[in-house]
Order: sequence, then C-alpha cells, then structure tokens
Amino acid sequence: MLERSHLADNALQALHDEDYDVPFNTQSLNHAGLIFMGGRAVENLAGDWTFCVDLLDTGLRQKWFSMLPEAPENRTEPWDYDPYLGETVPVPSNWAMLKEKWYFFEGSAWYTRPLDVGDIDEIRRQFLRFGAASYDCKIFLNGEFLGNHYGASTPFCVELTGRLKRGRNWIMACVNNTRTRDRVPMRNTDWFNYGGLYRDVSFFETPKSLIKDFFLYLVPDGTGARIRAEVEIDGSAQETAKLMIPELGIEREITLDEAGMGRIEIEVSPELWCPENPRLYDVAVSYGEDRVTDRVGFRQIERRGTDILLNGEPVFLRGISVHEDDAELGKVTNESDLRRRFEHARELGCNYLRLAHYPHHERAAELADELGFMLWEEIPVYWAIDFANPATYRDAANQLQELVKRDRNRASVIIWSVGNENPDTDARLKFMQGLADTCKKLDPTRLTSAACLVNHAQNRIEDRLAEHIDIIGLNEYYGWYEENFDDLAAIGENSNPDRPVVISETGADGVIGPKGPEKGLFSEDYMADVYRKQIATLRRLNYVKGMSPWILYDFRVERRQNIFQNGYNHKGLIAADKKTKKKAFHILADYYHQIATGDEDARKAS
Ligand code: GCB
Repeated sequence: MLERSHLADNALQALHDEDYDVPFNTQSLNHAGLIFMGGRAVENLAGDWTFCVDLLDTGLRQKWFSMLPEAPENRTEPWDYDPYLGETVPVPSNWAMLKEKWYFFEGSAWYTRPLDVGDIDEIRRQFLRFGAASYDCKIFLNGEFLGNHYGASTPFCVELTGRLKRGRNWIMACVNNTRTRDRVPMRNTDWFNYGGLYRDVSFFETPKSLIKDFFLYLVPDGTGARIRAEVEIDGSAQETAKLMIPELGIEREITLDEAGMGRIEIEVSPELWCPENPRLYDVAVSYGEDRVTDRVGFRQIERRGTDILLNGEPVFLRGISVHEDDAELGKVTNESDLRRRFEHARELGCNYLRLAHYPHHERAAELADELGFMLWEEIPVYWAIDFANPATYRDAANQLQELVKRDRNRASVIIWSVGNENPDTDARLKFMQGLADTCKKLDPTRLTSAACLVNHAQNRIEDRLAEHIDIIGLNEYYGWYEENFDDLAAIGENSNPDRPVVISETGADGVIGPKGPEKGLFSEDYMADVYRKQIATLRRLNYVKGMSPWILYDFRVERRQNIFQNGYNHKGLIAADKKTKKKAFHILADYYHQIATGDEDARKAS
C-alpha cells in the first residue's frame, strides 16, 4: 500500500542509479497468469487515464508510483510529475495518434486511473486484464509494483486479490515502446511502432478456485467422430469440472488430477465448421462457483503431400494479408473496423486472411469463426531477430504461448506462423524449430508455417526450416523488389517441395490519385500489372495451395519516405481511407471469384 515517498530521500539515488529499472524488468506477468475469459463479466476500464510521456524514465527513477494523491497546495516538497493531476488520454489508444508531438515518441509513458471498489468479498479473487500494452508494461496498485509483461500484442492478467482496499484504489501502468536489439520484433520493422494501452483494460472477479484454461477440439484422427476437452483449474478444491454442449446432448464430468488438470474424450460427430458453413456450438464449463462459456467450431485441417485438406477435402486458400492499422486510430481497432475488413475480404472472394505480423485483436478470430474465414496467425519473429539470445527466445516463446492459449478454441485459425523472412543461420533454425515444436505441443490440431527463403543463386525455394513446419510460406515480390519476372517462373519450375506452398506475400505499391505517378513504379497501373503477371505465373504451380498478397489496406510506417509514400506502405489493394479500391483489387477479385465458383481448373489454366 502507498506510503509517503520523499523525493529528497531518493534524490541522489534517482540521479545516479543506472540500474533503476532492473527490479521492474521481471516479466513476471508473462503467460503463466493468463486466465480464460469466455463469458466472464468484466468492468471495462476504458475512458480517461492521466498520462505523461517520460523519455528519461524519471518515473521509475523517482518512483512516481509511490507518490500519495494529494492537492498541490498540501505538498511539502517539489515534484516532477503528479500522477493524479494533469493531462488525460483515452484508453484504449496509441499516443502517436493523439498529439503531433507524441507521433515518433519512443520510451516510457505513465497511465493512472482510480479503481473504486465496494465491500471486498473475501472469498473472491480480483484481477486486471490488459488486452495489449505495447511493448513493456509495468503495473502498480496503490504504489506497489505488481509485475511486468513483455510483448506488444498479447493479453495478460494481474492479480489484485488481498491488495485492494475498500473505496479508492490507484492503478498505474508504465508502458514502454523502445525498440531494442533483443526484442520481438527488434529495432527494424515495416510497420509503425505504436506505443500505449491500445486494447481494452478490464477488471474482473472470480471465485477462489477458477477455470484458468479451457481447450476444446475435434481429435485430429481423420474420423471426425471424437472431441477432446482439456481444462486447467487454479486453486482446485473439488475433483471434477463439468462440460456442457447442449446441442450435442453433452453434459459430462471431467476428472481433475492433483495439479488441477483434466481431460476428457467424447465420441460424438459434430457438424463440421467450414467457411461455407461456419457452424459453432455453445459450450459451457463449470467448476464449483466458476463458469465460463465459449462458441466453438469443430473442423480438421491437415496437410497431405502438397495438399491442404479442410475436413478431408483439398482447399485453396484465397487470402489477403492485413495489418492492424488505421489512419486515425493507429493500432486500435473496433467492431466496425473489423467487420469492414471481413466485408472487403468477402468482396475480394477470400476464404482466408493472414493476420500479419503479430497477434491481432482477439475479436478478429471470433468474427472469422462466425463469418467463415480461415486465418493465419503470427508472432513478430521478423527479420533479424537476436536469434542467439536466450532471452529473445523466451520472449518469442512467451508471445507464442499467449497467442495460442488465447485463440486455440477458434476454428477459423488454421495456421500458426513462427516467423517472417529471417536470415538463414543455425541460431535461427534452432530458434524457429523450438517455436514450431512449441506450437505442436500446445496445439496438435493446426498447421505451422513461416515465410521461408529462396535460394536466389539457384532460383529455387530452399530453406532448412521447411522440414520443421507444415506449410512453406513464401514472400516473393517479382515485378517489384525483384525486377526479373521470369525468375518467378524459374523458381516455380526448379522447386519441388514435398509440402504445400502458400504465397504469404506478393504485391507492389500503387498510389492513388494526383499524388501518384501516372505510369511506372508506384502507379496504380504498374501495381495492377504486377498482379496480372503474378496470377498468370502462380496459377500454373500445382504445389501452391494458397496466397495472401500484400496487403488489404495501405498502412503507416516510418521507413517509407519517398515523395509518393509519405510515411505509408502503399501496397494496399485499398487506400488508407479503407474505402478507395485500386485497380489491382478487381484483378485479384476476378481471379478469386473464378476459383470460388468451382472452376478449379481456371486456377491452373494459362
Ligand atoms: C515484406 C514484409 C512486409 C513488408 C513488405 C513490403 O516482405 O514481410 O512486412 O511490409 O515486404 O512491403 O516490403
């Protein structure tokens, strides 16, 4: 609890101690504390929080979190920031989008808000859940440090039980988006480094013993006749939990072991989920006083040779890549933004989306479940990650676990991707292999992938990682970064992969309107031409089982500064206004609609 802190006591230490942040970099809130949320009542803490950017980390040095709330006239010594007074910002938000002077700000920022609670029920537990905090987040309650989380796009929980007092409490979060060599992603990316609390923060209560995790799936044995449920109880006191799926007539006890883990297999043949029939079942799990719910689809995704099979049938992934990016909101998304995204994908004729390059908002996969889209989900193991660094591996593995645990009940998610365009070194191979194995351990029901490499000297797909993943993702930019288009046809012919290839990216920048050149690079016509040529070449390759061109919408990024780019990557099929379609949109749509209308041969015909 808060005790008066005296700046004077701490003044020299605050100036001289360059290890000021070490006690707070604990990563103690990484995946271990994540709690299954389906159906839980929460109090959304959206709204105004007091806010301050803190370039020099003065807050951690001076311990701003331990200042008592009081009126300025009652303070008896000077102070550099008052967490309880001053400027406010809305949560969720990215600070870059709020003020021009914060646009490129990288560093720590402090968020503070009160949490008022009534009588505290001793037999309940209290938690905060952060949907995402970019990138490093340190949480304080009433001046006490509660823990630290790394990773910009996955959720985490922090327990408040025993620490709350009746009446007013104060939550503070120190969020830091500094890019460093050892982080995931590292310093260099092709998307904007948005900082902040940009997804929902919520407060919730549970009984003393709670359902911490719940995983339900069709057993991947090809029969479609068995489902398996796995539960994990925190603080178990009773011996069984109960699983209910009314539409399948299921009401079954799950026996728990001493560690609170339980698993059950049930012979049943549910109607299967697929894009054409996105069938979901209402599911509930109860344990003592605790109860969670979910809507779950059952489906099987596998690879056989170079085929991808959905429920035993070959499927071609008609996809598009998407970032989480908005001209006004940055990385903040909402229901209508997500629905618009799926409507555009539908218009394109897609049955699949690649959610690049980090875990997107969890609502995206819920909507994909309902609307019938398959998804590729990904962690930001991007470009030249510090592969030899064990701390970097722990960070990547943590983000992967948080993503998988968050979304593994979503039938729409068919692929976990463990990396994108990484240099081919031994350290990288070991790192990515470890991640691919982690996927399979946490979730035996999905395929793994990564954007792999091409041997440009020999013009063929060649990546040592390929044998450790199910699908070879290939980012290729023939017609754009790679000038000689004929090389793509050569790669097609020279490669003989033993597993499916999905073109995880291809595309070109096309700037709409007066800003763009009429002809040549960066023009809409040039972009359209690249799409035409790509489709003509790729449709002949039998082992290509899907594509997700780059990208649905233009997106903001620091590194694109030529006179046509102006801080944007313009490879969107739709401009950054999320309205204006470019010519290439219609070319891809024509192709996908041809395939979708059953003329599978159209895909291969020249
Ligand atoms: C890539 C990256 C993607 C970039 C894209 C581009 O290969 O995976 O993040 O945005 O190319 O536009 O260069």
